[in-house]
Amino acid sequence: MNDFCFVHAADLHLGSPFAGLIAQSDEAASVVASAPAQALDALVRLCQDRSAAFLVLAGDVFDSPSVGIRPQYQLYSALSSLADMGIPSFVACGNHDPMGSWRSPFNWSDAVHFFGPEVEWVPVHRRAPQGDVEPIALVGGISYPRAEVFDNLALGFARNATPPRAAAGSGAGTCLRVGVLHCNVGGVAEHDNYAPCTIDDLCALDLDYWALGHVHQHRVLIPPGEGRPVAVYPGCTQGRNPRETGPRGCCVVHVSQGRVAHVEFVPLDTVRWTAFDLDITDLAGMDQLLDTLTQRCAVEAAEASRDALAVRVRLVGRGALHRELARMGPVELGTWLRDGLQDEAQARGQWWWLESVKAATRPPIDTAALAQSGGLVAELLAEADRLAADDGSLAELASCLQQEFNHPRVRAVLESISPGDWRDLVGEAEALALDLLLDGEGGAGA
Ligand SMILES: [Mn+2]
Repeated sequence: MNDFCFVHAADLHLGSPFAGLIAQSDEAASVVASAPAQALDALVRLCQDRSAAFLVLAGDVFDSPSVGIRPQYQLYSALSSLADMGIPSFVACGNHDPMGSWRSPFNWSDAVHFFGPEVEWVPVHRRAPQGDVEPIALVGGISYPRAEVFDNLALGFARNATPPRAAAGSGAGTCLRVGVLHCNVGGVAEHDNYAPCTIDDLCALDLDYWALGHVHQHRVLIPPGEGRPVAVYPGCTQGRNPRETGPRGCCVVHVSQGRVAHVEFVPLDTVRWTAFDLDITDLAGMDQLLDTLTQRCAVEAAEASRDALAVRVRLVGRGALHRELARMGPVELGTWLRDGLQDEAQARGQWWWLESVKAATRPPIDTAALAQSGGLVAELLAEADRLAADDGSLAELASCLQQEFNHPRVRAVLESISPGDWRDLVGEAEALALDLLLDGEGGAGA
């Protein structure tokens, strides 16, 4: 009887500039730049389709506090149309869009609630079948007053204690309590450690659901059914760069008898970012390379149920194409594959954008046989194996270069190399050295 659902989203980042892509192509930049707004449209449709009781936005709705009027109007239109449908919304401000002047130019509906710098609790009412108005949820939240917040804002929920359940609910304990918080739970390293708190902090409060924001990857920190508050990051609604691959969207939270029964992730992204390795070992020509890339993108698009892909590719493997790829160089290779892929996508009524392609291929050489053959080539291969296997070699190289150059920029570059990058670099050096050593020996080892 008291069953309903609500929708939880965060990190919409409306108005992202996408500076990286603008340098490549105006068209790609405009497709990707419009994706967050399309995700917002999809969010509104989802709330309508599911007859959501309310919508929660847990911070970073905008990419910047100085965002232009267009993204602000997008939010205004979206939340106004929900208000017209009788769906209230609750918005907390995060580190990208701290409380400021960005929401002044519009006449916001009373059904759109912006949280302030102190925790406040707002009831959500719903008309019961008999016509009575009953409170079904209490939504509490807090906004960032400035971009950098290092206080534990979860403690603010404890200070502004939730109203007792019996006072707010219709009957004993059936009124759902939702806390809206943009924060870093457990010090997630890829994200700034703003409003840091712990799982224990979240569990110390008598809440049913923590609607979190800030971490862009969807994560269920505490699932339903554990007798603790459910805690969820929905992730960003639309991937915005090559690191934000895979489905991005929001959560539909299903509530039964005043408790969270099930959290359902629903993708909202219109452009899906994907990154993969493509093996050239068995490819005989550049036409096969484009065919293979096309087939892979078709599979990715079908699996994602998306018409638009932004693709980052690394070419790997040891094969005949290596020398052709090296001859072409990265610019010609990127342009050729990008245009070819775009044509293939267009023929299928889709849009696939090759964001970048990196050739990390090796020459078609039987290195095992060469290693056995003795001589300089065998020594080179043994040394490359030793360097690739030993992360200490990186430190050794770093100290040599530092002594040689003693410059902060050299140090910064060396410090930015991860063990994986180091192995790639050794592999590239090995391939280059082999190409030079074996060049002119006539089909060495192929
Ligand atoms: Mn964010």
